[in-house]
Amino acid sequence: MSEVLITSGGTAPGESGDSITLKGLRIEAHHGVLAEERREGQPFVVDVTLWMDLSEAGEHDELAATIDYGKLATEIHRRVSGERWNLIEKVAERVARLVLEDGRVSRVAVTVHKPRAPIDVEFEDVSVTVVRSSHGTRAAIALGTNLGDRAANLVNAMEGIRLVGRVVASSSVYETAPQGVVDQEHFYNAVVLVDTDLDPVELVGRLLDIEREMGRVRGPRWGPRLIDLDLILYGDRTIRTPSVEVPHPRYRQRRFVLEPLVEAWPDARDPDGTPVADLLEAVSGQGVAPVTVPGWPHAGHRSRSADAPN
Ligand code: PH2
Ligand code: MG
Ligand code: MG
Repeated sequence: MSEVLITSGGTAPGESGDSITLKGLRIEAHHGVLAEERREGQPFVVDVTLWMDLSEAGEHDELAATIDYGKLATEIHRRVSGERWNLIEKVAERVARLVLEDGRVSRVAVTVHKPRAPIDVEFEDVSVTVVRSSHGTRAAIALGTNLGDRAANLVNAMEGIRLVGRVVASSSVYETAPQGVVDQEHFYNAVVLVDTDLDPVELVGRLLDIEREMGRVRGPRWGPRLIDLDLILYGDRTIRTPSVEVPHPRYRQRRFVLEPLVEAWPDARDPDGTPVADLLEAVSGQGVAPVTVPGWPHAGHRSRSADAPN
């Protein structure tokens, strides 16, 4: 098992210390209790600070790894100018929710100023500030690939996974002997932990979308696949529906899942209380070997918040 590295700073459980601030966003709108305010409109000024892990963006210099503040500003402008609410509290709340819709954001502070509010005495500004967090549920996602460029497939899948939750840890990549149908190429397998605000059905749907967008064409069961993204654990929940089965029904027998899972999340437990480390002890005879994959976060990436209780 490779060494576990601390990579990004943290301030509180589930939250990165990194932030983006957008200040003084001016929006003409019609919020207010008075009929005249509704009719005439007036300027509102919005300040937003959002907290998210910016280390990937800092490392790779790619817009996709962060939030485009220009796009965010436009979305906030559209939302705030397109509605009529009574209170600036409501405006702030809706902006906070809009920002948290991006699963990578762990926390947001929104201030809404109303500098021309109808107040009978002289004043400079009036504003409200709301702070909202998203804690989410810790989920373990297993990645597998044995078709095409296996390394590139994992790196591409990680790009998609970053949009479904906050990545708190990832295992090394392992080359593994095929299980089930043994007459096929060796796999690359890994496990990524996310804190997600999606419910399990949405999460599985998004994982299938990523598979499809990457060009997966479904072949025979347990046969070769370009990319397979399986939800292994979702908090401590057990769910058995036609579209979602967590814990994954076969993960307890699969070293290609358990080895990276234990590396990324050493304290994980099955919902029945069994430590996954014990499950790993019980499997044997399945070849797995760590490999180096350029562009993969790096062996045993962990953000400090990875140790937050679920
Ligand atoms: N996935 C399977 C079946 N067999 N074997 C390995 N080594 N790795 C996999 O990801 C894998 C498998 C079905 O999803
Ligand atoms: Mg699978
Ligand atoms: Mg699958």
